[in-house]
Amino acid sequence: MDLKSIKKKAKKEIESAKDSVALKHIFQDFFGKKGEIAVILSSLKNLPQKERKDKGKIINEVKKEVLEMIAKKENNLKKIEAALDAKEEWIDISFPSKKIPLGHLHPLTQARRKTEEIFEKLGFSVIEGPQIETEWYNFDALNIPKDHPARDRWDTFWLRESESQKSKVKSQRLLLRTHTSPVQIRYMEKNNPPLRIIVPGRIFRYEATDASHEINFYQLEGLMVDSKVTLADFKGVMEKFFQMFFGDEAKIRLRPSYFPFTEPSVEIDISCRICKQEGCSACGRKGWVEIAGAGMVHPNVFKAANLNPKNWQGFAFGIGLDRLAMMKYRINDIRLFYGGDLRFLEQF
Ligand code: FA5
Repeated sequence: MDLKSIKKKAKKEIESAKDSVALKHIFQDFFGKKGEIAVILSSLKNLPQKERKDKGKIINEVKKEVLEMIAKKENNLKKIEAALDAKEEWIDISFPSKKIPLGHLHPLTQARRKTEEIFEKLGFSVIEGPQIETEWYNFDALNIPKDHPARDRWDTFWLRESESQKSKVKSQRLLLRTHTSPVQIRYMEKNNPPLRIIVPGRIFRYEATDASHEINFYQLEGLMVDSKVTLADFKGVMEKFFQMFFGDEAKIRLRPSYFPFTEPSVEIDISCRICKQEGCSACGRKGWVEIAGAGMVHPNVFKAANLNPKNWQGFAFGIGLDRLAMMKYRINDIRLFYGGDLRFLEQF
């Protein structure tokens, strides 16, 4: 083997030596009695003087470099071995590792996903809308003009506007949406019927909290529009949904109600699964929990979305997702969802 190859081989072996014993063997392989470098060195004596001098110089340089590599590696190995000898650096690779606790979805997210899954099976698409809304979409377009007493029903967080932002058009004032219904208009402006959508989302109301009321909660809007859709279709879809969501345990009832954007309007109550209708704080001791508002889309809503009410009929509903989750998991206080208490959250 020529000197260049010997040097290359020595470098490779020295670098991969795992401990000082292995390194000693490598030293022997090159410098021991029959070591590769030692043999070449001893063969020098048989050469003529001039050649001996030239070759000797080259071999001695290689010898020096290899010895330096060995010394350097020896130093490194000593440090590692000393650290491993010291107890705190000892790594027992067979020791079972620490388990990293896995989180899981919030019960409200679980309920929302289950709801979406069911409505998707019934042919509805899932749509989103903005949480900061204009007065037009949240109220006017939904047939609730300014000064209409129905506005009081939705206590509103208005957003403060700077002087430059103050809109000349009053209905462009900004607010935190008080329901998911504005997305009905936003969607119908851009999409022609027939349509079937649901709109899950966060909403805000400036009101006092109790076991069934929060200032920040979630709704699930639904809208179905076609040339011939009736309240009977609505009842059928609702019954199917609640049956798929709860199994057969939950009873629902429809009560006449009033919303400016539906005519006729109804409210859906669900039998309280927490107290089994005996009366508790979650149902206000009534045995029934109001879960949704609904009705047939008002002609003025179609007009606001630039659709001709003579051509289209539809139903709309707004389910309180928190209340739905409360009934599903038998939670008696809505505020638990937002407390972040792990003793509560870990139960789901
Ligand atoms: C509405 O918000 C209407 N936009 C619903 C609607 C949609 C009617 C489409 C007709 C057509 P309401 O304010 O009743 O209606 O709220 C709907 C549901 O949200 C209630 O039935 C209830 O389940 C839930 N909800 C209302 N207020 C709160 C609150 N403060 N905390 C938790 N859930 C609430």
